[in-house]
Amino acid sequence: MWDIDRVARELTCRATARRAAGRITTEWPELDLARAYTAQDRLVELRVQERAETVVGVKLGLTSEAKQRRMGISAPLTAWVTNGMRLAPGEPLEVASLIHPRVEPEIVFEMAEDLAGPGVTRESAMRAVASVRAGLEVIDSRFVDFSFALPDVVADNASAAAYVVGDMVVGPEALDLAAEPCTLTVDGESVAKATGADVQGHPGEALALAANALGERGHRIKKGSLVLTGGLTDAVFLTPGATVTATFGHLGSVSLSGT
Ligand code: OOG
Ligand code: MG
Repeated sequence: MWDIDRVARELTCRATARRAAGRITTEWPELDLARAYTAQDRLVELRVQERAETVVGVKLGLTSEAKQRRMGISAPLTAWVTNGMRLAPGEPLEVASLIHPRVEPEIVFEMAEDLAGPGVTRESAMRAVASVRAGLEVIDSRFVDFSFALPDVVADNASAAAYVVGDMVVGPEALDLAAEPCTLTVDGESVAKATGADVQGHPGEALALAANALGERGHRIKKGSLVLTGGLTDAVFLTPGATVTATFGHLGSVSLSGT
């Protein structure tokens, strides 16, 4: 028999064993979005208790129109990031320590103020942002071939595995985030291009959506926390020896190498 706690433990086990498996929603169709978010909170609580990690921020997933169309949804999802997921700039990632890691470029906010809905707009959200940085997120679905229904990926903490944030720190008013260009390269070869507008029209829109959705569930985005606003492009697989780099127009660049 499935229940929310078993979902959280099953996904935790898969991550620890580095083994993907099938969708939970096929075995337990009662896993709806509300239960999936409760399972996500439980999964992160287990991580905090068992690995002594702390929650340091929030991530959005499926912010691009392309990903939303593929999943048949119209709003992004939210998940949690912990200090244990953070890689230092230049720190390589051992590919075999994960299941099938993929890397995507993201615009990362650091919060100057607490933020929670209802009623958060892009403008009020951006006023709560202290600084903006380039980031790379590593996603590693605990489902075979990254094949999941929405409640599966929500329960799986939106495939969160690791992230790295660039050194350059920019004030939010210093640049036009919708127009901010980004090129993703693998070993110096361009594989995708995007702008900040590919994240929900504007990364501040993604932040507002997250604050409102989290507010509805009784959570808030805390002052000092990070917000990974969502992949600007599709994610690329990380392979041993390869270096993935995101180069932005005004936010500098950030790289991650697989070993
Ligand atoms: C879900 C995670 C998506 C993003 O930025 O869109 C995500 C997945 O694609 O596995 O982190
Ligand atoms: Mg992401």
